[in-house]
Amino acid sequence: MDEGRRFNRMQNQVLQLTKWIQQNQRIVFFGGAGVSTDAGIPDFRSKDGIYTKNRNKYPYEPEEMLSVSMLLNNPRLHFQFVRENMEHGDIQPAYSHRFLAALEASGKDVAVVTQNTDGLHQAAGSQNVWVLHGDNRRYCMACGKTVEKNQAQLDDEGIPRCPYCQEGIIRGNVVMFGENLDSKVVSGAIDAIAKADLLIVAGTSLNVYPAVSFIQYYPGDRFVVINKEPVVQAPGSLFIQAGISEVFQQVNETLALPVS
Ligand code: CNA
Repeated sequence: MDEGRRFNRMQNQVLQLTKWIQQNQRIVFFGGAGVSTDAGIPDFRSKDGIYTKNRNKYPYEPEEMLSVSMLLNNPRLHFQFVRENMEHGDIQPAYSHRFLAALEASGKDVAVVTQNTDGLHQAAGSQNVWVLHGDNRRYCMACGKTVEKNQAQLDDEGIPRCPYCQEGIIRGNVVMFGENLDSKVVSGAIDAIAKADLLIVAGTSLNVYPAVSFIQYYPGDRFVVINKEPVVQAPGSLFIQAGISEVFQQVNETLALPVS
């Protein structure tokens, strides 16, 4: 398809999304790592993603490096991977996080269901956020105390240790591969999706289960997927192949919300 036709198609799709946002009250935004790439946090599976860049670079595949069994059985290697790939400086919400917060503040009943752990939706001001995979709190696996990032002490092997009990390993409050999701969060997220008038799925390759399966609870036919790369698990949706912030910026040319 040539550039002109591609542009026209996207204009029409954005127009449709804008109308649906205007016409519907209960809106669920289901997002993934692609929502935060504009904020400077790499995703996992796109070409610059953490998985893609680290294939064959460590003794184990990236998925295994981030698993709970690696944390428990080989913490040195696990934390080496985390240090080398997943520590980001000062990160601020991107336009898409701020747009969703502004949409909620405008009086729409917006629920954000996110696979992300970076806290950027809350930082942007969204009130109704279901975090499926945990958050950026860190705690001691031995004594359970919350530990700030700068308080953790690295031992000789580069493993962060608790400053309170001096012994336990500090881990993120994230759901790792091999761990279960919080059942209250799961039911809250499913309930929001089941009641939604409009479902927007964005910035996710739709690969991580059970999170992806929750989309099936959406009963309606106003289902929009925004992603830079094609995704296969979302039949029946209006698929907009583009950047999320770019799409929301275009939507907001009509809505004119005060996005701070
Ligand atoms: P993924 O599998 O890496 O997929 C991300 C998708 O987003 C890809 O298909 C990209 O094409 C697409 N994408 C990237 N940037 C944009 C953009 N600006 N606009 C539109 N689309 C874009 O990540 P998933 O979220 O599907 O996988 C779920 C994992 C990733 C969860 O367990 C998360 O915890 C985990 N994760 C979270 C973060 C974070 O908290 N920011 C970062 C990296 C990974």
